[in-house]
Amino acid sequence: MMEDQLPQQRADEYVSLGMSRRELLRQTLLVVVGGTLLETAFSGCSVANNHTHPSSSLAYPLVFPTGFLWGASTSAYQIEGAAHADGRGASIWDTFSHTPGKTVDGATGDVADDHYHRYESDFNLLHALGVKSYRFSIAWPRIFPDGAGALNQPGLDFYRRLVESLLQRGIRPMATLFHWDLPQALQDQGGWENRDVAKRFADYADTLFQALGDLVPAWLTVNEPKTIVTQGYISGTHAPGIQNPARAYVALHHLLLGHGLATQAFRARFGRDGSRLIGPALNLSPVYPADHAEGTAAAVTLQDGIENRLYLDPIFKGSYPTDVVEALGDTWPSAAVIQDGDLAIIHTPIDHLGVNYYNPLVVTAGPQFVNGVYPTTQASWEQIYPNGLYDILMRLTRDYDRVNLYITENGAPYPDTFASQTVDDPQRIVYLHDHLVAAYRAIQAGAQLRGYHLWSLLDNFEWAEGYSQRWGIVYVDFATQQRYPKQSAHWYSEVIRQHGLAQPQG
Ligand code: GCO
Repeated sequence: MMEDQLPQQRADEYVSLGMSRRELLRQTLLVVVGGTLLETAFSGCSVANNHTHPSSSLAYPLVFPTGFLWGASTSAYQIEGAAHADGRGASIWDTFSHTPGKTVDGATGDVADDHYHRYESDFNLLHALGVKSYRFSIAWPRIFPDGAGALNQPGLDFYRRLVESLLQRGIRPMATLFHWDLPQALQDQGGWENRDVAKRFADYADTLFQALGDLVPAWLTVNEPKTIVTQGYISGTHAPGIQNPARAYVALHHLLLGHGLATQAFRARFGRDGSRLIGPALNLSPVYPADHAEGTAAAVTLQDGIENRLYLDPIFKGSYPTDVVEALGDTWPSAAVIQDGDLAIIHTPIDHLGVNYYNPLVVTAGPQFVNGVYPTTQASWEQIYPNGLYDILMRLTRDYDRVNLYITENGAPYPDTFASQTVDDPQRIVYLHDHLVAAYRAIQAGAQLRGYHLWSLLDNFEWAEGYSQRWGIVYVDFATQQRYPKQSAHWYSEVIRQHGLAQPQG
């Protein structure tokens, strides 16, 4: 269903940018016209959902392959708190969240889930649920408070204790090196717009490979570079809060360069014997046509380039997609930024790809995004279409190297209310069930999907949304820091015990 060919008719002169996620919240479409950011009205048109899948005849129980890893995902700034503990430096998210007006209710990650002090009991919970793989991120400013230079040993020691604590409970650690909390000191030097930051990232990464490589088998380099581009540098709704498309793509190139340099450092240290694995975590969205109008197919192809190929092609093929580069025109970085040899570095072979999946996109010839085709959640950029996960996994299997795939994020926020010591969250159970069915179908169809990490273990600091959206399978009372597994946690625990889905939900 995803359009892969180059468009017959180029959607020239303009290109819609990848506003796939939080931007849909604003029900507007931002279009770059000749490098100027314009805001056009949301189309609001209703379209027939004419791209449903043939209903598959699945016989329950759906038992997943031996070795399939059942996981849960978090990130440092969203849960750790302890913003000033043990020598941690400031990150761009400290700066951003402390800037008035940037987050709902002025929320910050200063305390968050206080996981920094509670990881042992959180891992007891993880263990009790039977979770086999835990994806977390390491806060760069805990390791290098100034981004580079002097190492902060207590920060490193914290992550060693954390990883040991997981291993003692039989849980496989999957460590993300960069989940958006860039040291503020590096932002002061230009952040990801500064080529040198890619090198500092590789140094930081190699410090961790050396310090934790004996314990951590699975690594992720950068998380969701697309969200950094769109939210961090175009809409400015995320740190560092910049609104400049041209600067966004410079940052993108250096993020990918940092990914490649870190992967090279990993290879230099560990080789490629399969005992330790590395790759990026990308948020990918299938793009579907809203209608059969002339020009829609071309808009779909271009938007697919902006959403997916712009991130996949340099890593898997060693090139940026020419249709996207052409469409971006002067907004695309010059040869002074994208230097000879960079793409070979970015193309360094990876071992696995982390896939974060939350939504498909539906576009018109305009191009405009059409919202409301699928049900949503409290995060109104999210569109619930589990078959989109199937489409993405099959597309990766078809068009890119047969790399091992992990779902590294998938989940939904609902207005969970605490009652009788638990939370009844039937919608989340249906959401998770339906996406696991899609994952199962993809495995049956040949996708090398090795594991599933739901987002998220705990209710947490949801970036600009602060604490207003609860994404966890475990409810957190932020006043007392008490944890209460929701019904979805009990349900997931049973899925893990059965190694699959016993029966349909919903
Ligand atoms: C992201 C991040 C997570 C979010 C989650 C829900 O994908 O934005 O990786 O940190 O919290 O996706 O929005």
